[in-house]
Amino acid sequence: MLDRRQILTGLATTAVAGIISSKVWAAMSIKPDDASALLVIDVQNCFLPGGSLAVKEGDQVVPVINRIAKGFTNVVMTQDWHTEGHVSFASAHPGKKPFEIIDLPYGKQVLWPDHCVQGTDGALLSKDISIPQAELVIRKGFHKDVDSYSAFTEADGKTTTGLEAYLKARKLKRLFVAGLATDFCVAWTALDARKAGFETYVVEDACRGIDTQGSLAKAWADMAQAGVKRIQSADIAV
Ligand code: VGL
Ligand code: ZN
Repeated sequence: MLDRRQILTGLATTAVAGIISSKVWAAMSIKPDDASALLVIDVQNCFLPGGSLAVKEGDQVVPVINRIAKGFTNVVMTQDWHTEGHVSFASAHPGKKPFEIIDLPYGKQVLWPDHCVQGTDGALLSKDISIPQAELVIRKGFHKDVDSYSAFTEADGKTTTGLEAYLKARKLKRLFVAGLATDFCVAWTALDARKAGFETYVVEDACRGIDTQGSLAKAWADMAQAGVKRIQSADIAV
C-alpha cells in the first residue's frame, strides 16, 4: 500500500493538496473490507469524564468511533472487568498510591484507582456508543491476581483471552484499534495484534491517552517499532 504520510507530506510541500481530486483521495483512503475488524477498546464509564480513572477528553472518542464503525461489518468491543480488590488497584496494596509502580510476579504494574469493577455502573460500556452490529464483547482483567491491558494476552504474558483464536477463526486479518487508553489498553492490544500476525492500524483521533510517566510517547514508539500503522479517522473510507 502507498505510504499516505509520505504522499501527503509531498503534496503539502508542493502546494497541490488543495486541488487533489476526489478520485485520487478515494484511492489513497483505506477501505475496510470483509477481512477487517474494528476493535473498540474499553469505552467504559470509569474512563470517561467523571469516572474513577477518567482519561482526559475520553468522551471525545465516542462520536469518532461511532462514525468510523459505520464502515465496518466486523466490530469487537472490549470491557475492562476487574474483581473487587484487584491486584492492579492501589487500594489492594497498603501504603501505595495510584500511579505508583510496583513489582509483581509477572513484572512491573502501575497501580490504579479502583475502576471497572464487575457489575458496577462504572464498568458499563458508554451508553453513547452506538454500534449495533458489534458481534463480540471481550471482557478482560477478571483474574484477581493478573492485570490485562491487552485484549489478547494477560499481563502474565501467557494467559489468552481467546480473541486471537476468534479473529483467526473468522478469517479476519486487518485490525483497526480505537478507544481508551492509547498508552495502555490500546497500545498493548495493538502490539499483541502485530505479534499474532495481524495487519494493525491505530486510529489516533479515535483514542485518548492517560500519559503517566512518559507512557504515551513510549507507547507510540513501541507501536511504530512493531509496525503498527498510525492513522487518523479521516483516512478511513466510510
Ligand atoms: C486501562 C489502566 C487500567 C485501559 C485499563 O483501558 O487503558 N488502563 N486499566
Ligand atoms: Zn483496568
